[in-house]
Amino acid sequence: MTITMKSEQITKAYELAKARYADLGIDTENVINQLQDFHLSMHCWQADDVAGFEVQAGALSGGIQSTGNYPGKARNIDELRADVLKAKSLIPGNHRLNLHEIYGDFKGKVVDRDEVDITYFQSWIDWGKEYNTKLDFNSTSFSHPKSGNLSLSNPDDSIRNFWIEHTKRCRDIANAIGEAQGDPCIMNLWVHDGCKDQSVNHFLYRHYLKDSLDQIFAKPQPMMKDCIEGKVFGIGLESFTVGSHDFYTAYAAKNNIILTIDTGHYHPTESPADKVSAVLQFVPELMLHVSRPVRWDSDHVTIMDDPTQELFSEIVRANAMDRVHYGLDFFDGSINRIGAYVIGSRAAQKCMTRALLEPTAQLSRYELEGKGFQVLGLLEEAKALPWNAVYDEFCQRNDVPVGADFIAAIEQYERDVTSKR
Ligand code: RNT
Ligand code: ZN
Repeated sequence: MTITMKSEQITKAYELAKARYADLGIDTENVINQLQDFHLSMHCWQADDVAGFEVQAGALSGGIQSTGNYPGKARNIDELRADVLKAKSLIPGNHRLNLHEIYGDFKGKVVDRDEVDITYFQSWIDWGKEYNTKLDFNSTSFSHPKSGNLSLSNPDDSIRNFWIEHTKRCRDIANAIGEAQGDPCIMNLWVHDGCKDQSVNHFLYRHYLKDSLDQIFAKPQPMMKDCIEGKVFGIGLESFTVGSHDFYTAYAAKNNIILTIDTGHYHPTESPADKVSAVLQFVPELMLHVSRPVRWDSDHVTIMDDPTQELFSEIVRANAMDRVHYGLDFFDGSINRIGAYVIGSRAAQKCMTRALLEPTAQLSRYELEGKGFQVLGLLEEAKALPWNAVYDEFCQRNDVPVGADFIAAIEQYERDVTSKR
């Protein structure tokens, strides 16, 4: 089959889908425009299993783990940038890059976390400009001799102050990035603080965490936005988490700060999607860390599964697309890492495509009229509407591989580049 034929088939399928959706009152051209304006924040840490570029880097700690050692991971900043650009070339639309502090351009220098400043991110700013990629940011509490079990909640003043200083500096960096790119840089704050076993000083640790956050957020930073991320537990810190969901939800609501929802951070039967309409009544915006927990917070590659679909559908139904930042957060070291980026990013986009193509207005009318069977019936039918033809057309218009064609492109890059590392 020639490429032209294929492209004609895609267009034909799209035209049929367009007519089918028009019958339901849905304008697919409008949806494609919305998809074009839907920017993921791709996490830099899938490319190298959360290692980063600190000269003094130690093992990954802080209750998170990347398993597998598939060959070809990025070993330095140039390789990581090349891999990210390769992944971006296979994902339709334009997307942001989410940096962790440990991914600074340290140029062979030992720079401790309480010494970091914008100079180590200037080359990232330049790279972002060159490749039309906006940057987001994260402070890094893990993989450091002072990480221990407690960072911002540590009763030891010297350790706590070290991390407060680090996080303040990260906000300065994020603000400078935001200024340079003319668009606010979103900075996520997640710390691993917790206890492995039974412990009693919970009020004390949370008091310290609150106090640290108050100090950190005291400085106005107009070109960055703060978000805070809780979780249930980390590996080795299974019994108690200082930054629990209650803690951060309350803090975010009280202080008008963005709340981060990481889809891997909840109890197995708890629905992250259900939080959208609840917390958006009280917090200004949401940051997502779209991930996939398998039995635990395993950070498997995002796929089009029910929880992810439900999450995007809830955002669209709440008409809250502009109040959400769409970060990804998975790190699988057992498969081709560029493939992981592409699968996860495209899965998130496909979920958004389906969400935007839902006949929500009709569903809402049925529901308000008490027509329960009709709601269920239309929701069932909507699952099999030709949303994929719209996504294929979106890919085609963006000049990226349609359907499974990205597999061959990644295999080629593996042959040419990553297998030689
Ligand atoms: C950990 C959090 C956090 C990290 C990244 C690397 O459970 O999800 O967001 O994954 O900061
Ligand atoms: Zn996360």
